[in-house]
Amino acid sequence: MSYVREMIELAIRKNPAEPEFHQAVQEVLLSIEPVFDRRPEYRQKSILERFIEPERVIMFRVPWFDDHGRMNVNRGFRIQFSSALGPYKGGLRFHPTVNLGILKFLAFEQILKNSLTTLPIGAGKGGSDFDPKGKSDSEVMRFCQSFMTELYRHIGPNADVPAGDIGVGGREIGFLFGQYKRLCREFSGVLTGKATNWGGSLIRPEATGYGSVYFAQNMLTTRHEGLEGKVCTVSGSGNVSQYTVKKLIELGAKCVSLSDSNGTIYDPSGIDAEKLAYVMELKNIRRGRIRDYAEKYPGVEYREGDRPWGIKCDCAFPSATQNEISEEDAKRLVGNGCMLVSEGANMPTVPDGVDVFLENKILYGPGKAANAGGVAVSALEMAQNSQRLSWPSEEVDNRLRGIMRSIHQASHAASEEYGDPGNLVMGANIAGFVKVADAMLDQGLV
Ligand code: NDP
Ligand code: 2IT
Repeated sequence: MSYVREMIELAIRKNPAEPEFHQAVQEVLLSIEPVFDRRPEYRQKSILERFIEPERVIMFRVPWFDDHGRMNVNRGFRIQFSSALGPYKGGLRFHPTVNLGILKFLAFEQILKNSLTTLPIGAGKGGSDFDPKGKSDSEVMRFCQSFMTELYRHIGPNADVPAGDIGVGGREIGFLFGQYKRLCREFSGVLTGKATNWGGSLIRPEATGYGSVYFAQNMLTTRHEGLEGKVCTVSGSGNVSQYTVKKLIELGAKCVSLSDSNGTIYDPSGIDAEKLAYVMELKNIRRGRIRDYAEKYPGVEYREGDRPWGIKCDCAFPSATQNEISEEDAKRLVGNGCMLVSEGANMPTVPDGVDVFLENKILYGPGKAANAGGVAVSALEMAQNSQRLSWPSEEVDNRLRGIMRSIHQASHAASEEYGDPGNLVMGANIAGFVKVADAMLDQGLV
């Protein structure tokens, strides 16, 4: 059996009941297989055995009082997967579906993503099965304070720097930071995604969505095309989706969908700046459902329980969650003429769906490349915090554009070097992996 196959079996055997982690390991390892013929020392030095094993997993109880004085208990996690390239770095997810396997898949993807950014960051992920939906601000604050009361001992500006992900935005980062500061008597860059008036970076809220659109532009350039006039579908309606739509509008594309866990809106006339402002108020302040959009604007269809992938489009931007594009969805997208998929979400396409995109040679930007703009600007926030300075938004945005361009170039170059030009799954995985593996060789058996 090949080294890679052996390691996939090992990952499955050692981590039972973690299907998302198995999926991520399998996708990455199969696509980097050609590297091991050229670099036999990776096998000799057990690089993969170490690469698939997190450096540390922390699990803890999070007790908190709700507004009725009832006691609640959730489970908190932090996966410190790899410190080969820098301090552990990655988001926190608060969602009822959160479990160990999901956070391990996310932290594992983060290793390669963070490597691709070219910035000095290792990889981690954390979160809780806490559901912020329907909770008051005070309940969210009490939960965040309790969560940080354990987490603070494991993180630090040079050790592990968490940020947001699903269910964790500016409000939660504020509460978490406040409690960290109180426990540690230290005002430092221990979290990113902070508000800009107390240490956050300009463009961080925008970065993942903008980055995913910049990545799409880079892919389109290889076919001498641009986004102007392109019909785009976007899933989700949270942070990543909102700024994806904002940038697409700015570049003259027409966005016709958004969604949430209840359903999808289809707006054939396109989401314009005014409608987007409504969505941002609906989702970020009133914390309502996307269904309301269809009630507010005429000519909009609401599809309960549906995802946007049956809608005819040129470009698709999955930006909600993992495994939201099935093989059938991928076939429908391609069948309807979709020529580009840029993944704002992490692992939104199932493996058979990825194969559909690759076989049909559409422009396909896998999440770890296309959505790396968020963590890249987080690393720029760390740099600004270390300098005790804040950079103007043009500077951050220009750096973000440059980073997305270099991720595309590195991934494309690796796909050519390894004989499958344009296969950015292979290209991104190889480009990200080689850098981490070489750092691991340099640092000895740790
Ligand atoms: P938000 O919490 O802001 O928004 C998440 C959106 O996805 C909501 O519309 C939510 O709907 C929907 N959603 C979440 N879970 C599900 C589900 N199980 N089924 C259907 N819809 C779902 O999160 P973000 O925008 O920050 O994150 C979106 C994706 O982008 C995630 O995959 C995340 O890992 C990834 N990502 C985020 C980055 C960031 O900087 N924030 C960086 C890189 C990747 P509802 O309101 O109904 O829950
Ligand atoms: O998946 C991701 O890259 C994120 N949620 C952002 C992580 C970060 O540290 O900004």
